Amino acid sequence: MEDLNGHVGHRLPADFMWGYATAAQQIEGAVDEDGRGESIWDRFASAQSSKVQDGSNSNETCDSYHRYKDDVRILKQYKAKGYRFSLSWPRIIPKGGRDDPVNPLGLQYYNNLINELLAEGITPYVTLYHWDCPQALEDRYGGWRDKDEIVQDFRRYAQVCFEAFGDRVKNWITINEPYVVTIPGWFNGDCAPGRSSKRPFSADGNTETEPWIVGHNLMLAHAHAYQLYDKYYRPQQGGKLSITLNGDWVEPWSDDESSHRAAERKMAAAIGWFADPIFLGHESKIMREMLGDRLPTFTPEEWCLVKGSSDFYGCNTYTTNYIKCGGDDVSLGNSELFFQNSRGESLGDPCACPWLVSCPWGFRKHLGYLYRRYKKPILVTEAGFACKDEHLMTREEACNDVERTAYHINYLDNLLKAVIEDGVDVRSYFGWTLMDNWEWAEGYIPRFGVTYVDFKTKQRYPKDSAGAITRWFDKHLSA
Ligand code: GBH
Repeated sequence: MEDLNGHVGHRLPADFMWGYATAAQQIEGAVDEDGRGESIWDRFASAQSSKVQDGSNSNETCDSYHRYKDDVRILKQYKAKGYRFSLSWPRIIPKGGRDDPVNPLGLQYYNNLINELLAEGITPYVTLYHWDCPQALEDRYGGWRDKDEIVQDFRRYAQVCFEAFGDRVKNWITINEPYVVTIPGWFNGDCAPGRSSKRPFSADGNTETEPWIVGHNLMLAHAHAYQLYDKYYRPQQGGKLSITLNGDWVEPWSDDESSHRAAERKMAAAIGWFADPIFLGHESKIMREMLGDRLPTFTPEEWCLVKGSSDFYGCNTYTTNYIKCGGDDVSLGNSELFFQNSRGESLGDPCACPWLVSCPWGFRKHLGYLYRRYKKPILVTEAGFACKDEHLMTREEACNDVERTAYHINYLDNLLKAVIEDGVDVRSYFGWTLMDNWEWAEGYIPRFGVTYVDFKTKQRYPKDSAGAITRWFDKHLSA
């Protein structure tokens, strides 16, 4: 029998993983408790020159440090099979460095969370680094821009985590979105540590060189963690490990050659920069063409580490753009993005975030592109939507989240088509996000949660989208 979407009773395999994702800095709060060190985002949000839109910080946010049991209960209520969360490096090693002490209370917190999840039958997917570098490392040697220091410090941090949690955690993501660490952090200066020589608010930094060095170091840090896991932990622990890259589908603005080339350049800048070395074992030709000598090179020994340092492709994807040639922004591949094409066809109206529209067919095309090019099983580690003006709504209005529901259901229908009709090997869908939280430089303005959070009481309330997603999986997972 055909359902409304025209599928003929197709389902995802029984072992398809689904659930929700979060990040430590966005939900935990308790930034000064139990020995946690300062992170670059604590510092960024407290600075006079902070770029956080509503002037907020994440000192309390959802208070998941104290309320992790509420989080697990709600995941259970949604029948989620997995939970992707990140570990806070400065909670585990407050000063961050390889000779600095480990904080037992930090380990205890994550042990409690992991044990609570497992007791409820929910599989943990753990990200080591979702942007919260210890401020001490930024102060000591400039954080991600010092290759020898940061790579060794990250390796030791990864080791501490594999030792402490690897008996129970079998799914690891080293770094969330290296592109966002580098470009907003070190090119535009919109995110911590906010370095950029392009704009008056932050005259430090060298936009010509630093972003490409930072990107290079992130790849090396990832590769060292992979090798460490592969050699010393996988034999006993038997898990999987990779990196998560963000990337959105781009559709040529018009059918001329130059729009097609712009699309290729954007994919190279946003994805190929990292994915070509890690998954294909060579640098992105287009990045080299655009950057010349400013793009660092790997030594032969480093290539051995970087090449093939992944067990799956971790994919965060949210939206789609039309694209054409123009502008001099290397981070966009010298192209410009639009929500309308040359024929005036529109992808939709932006929601709470100017960069985001719902485009389910673009999601499907994106999955196909990644699979054909990188040939790895894909874990969708994030996709999500923030309704327009949701932060101004009452709780009742916000929980009636029609647009978010449509977004996730349409994306899931297209994921199913990618799997069944296009033969793409997609193994998971983690919705961004479990609950409303602190949206980095956008503060508390966009709300991406399938759970409403009252930031005064910290109470959590399911939105309609959560129920709709649960019902979708009830119907589309094989028994
Ligand atoms: C995700 O990144 C993050 O992993 C997650 O922590 C975050 O909460 C979520 O996005 C929602 O924001 O403002 O025009 O410069 C998604 C990839 C890349 C999307 C940077 C927004 C900024 C575009 N993000 N991009 S712009």
